[in-house]
Amino acid sequence: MGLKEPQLNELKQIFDGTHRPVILFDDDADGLASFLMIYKHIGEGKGMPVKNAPELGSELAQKVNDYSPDTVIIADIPIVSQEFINKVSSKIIWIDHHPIVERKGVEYYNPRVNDASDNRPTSYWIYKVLKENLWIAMTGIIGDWFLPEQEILDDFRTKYPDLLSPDITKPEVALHDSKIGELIQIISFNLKGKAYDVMKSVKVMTRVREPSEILEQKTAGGRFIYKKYFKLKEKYDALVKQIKVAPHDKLVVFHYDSPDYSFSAELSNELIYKHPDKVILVVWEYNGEYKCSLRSTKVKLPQLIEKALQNVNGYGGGHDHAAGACVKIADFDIFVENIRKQL
Ligand SMILES: [Mn+2]
Repeated sequence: MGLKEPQLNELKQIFDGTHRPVILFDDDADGLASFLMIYKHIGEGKGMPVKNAPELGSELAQKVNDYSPDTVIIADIPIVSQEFINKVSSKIIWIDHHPIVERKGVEYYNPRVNDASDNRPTSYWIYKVLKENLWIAMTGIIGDWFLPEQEILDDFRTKYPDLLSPDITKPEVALHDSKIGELIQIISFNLKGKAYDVMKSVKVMTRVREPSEILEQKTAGGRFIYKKYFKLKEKYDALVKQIKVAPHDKLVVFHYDSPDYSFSAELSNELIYKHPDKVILVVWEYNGEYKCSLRSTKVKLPQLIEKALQNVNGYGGGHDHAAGACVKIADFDIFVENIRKQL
């Protein structure tokens, strides 16, 4: 059931009555799609992608206040500190679908409040509110491994018959074997790299009206987005070629080196799609730590990670079948051993 009709109406009124928002969003396809739909509806405001941070800290509050927004909209960000909320001068709306967080001084919209098992993506709910820019909504929804209800799918296929064939019924197939999947990868790759470059891509994305502008490079903006993707795609494909999977090993560990760009989410998603019977662990070195991206289809990852971290310097968590961990380099071998013991 998720967000109820009155809540969707409330959100519509908030979006209609907002003229100068700051929109903070997670730097993935779901976060960006949420931002784009809200921004395009309001036609004004400032978007701030939140990079590599599961938690929105207080240092951002000053930056937000400097813009003097009438409303601060937080989209698809799992954790916001109470300190941040206290320091922001304007009204805060927080729309998310991660595990529920209790905070004061914020209007919180999370489908899990009404139904613990409903974690449909943020962009899905924003589409339900605004019913505009369906193609953008679909990049966010499928990017988070969901497919919406038939009515929305039918709408999408009627408008964009080339992007998603009717025989695709699973989100992971849509993500890895369709034109909409390619578009999601293009968008995700544009969210990688230096903050300045990411902001440039985000700005260009606010002016793209149709997916063909990007997929067929029909406009200057579309070409810009595609070009950045193409450059990174070469690096990504070279990494994919290095992956070795041992047939009898239940765990696939892939340790890759890419100082400027993290491809962990894409690599681990692709690996679990190709090897659904295994547990995937993709590792990237960042700031003197190993950042781990885990995927599985059966094993519940939060429990697996918690146990594996018991005598290890690190932290982690996430969804049942898509999660992450951060481990000190010196403890990494123990961490892997602890995972193996449980499989
Ligand atoms: Mn999300």
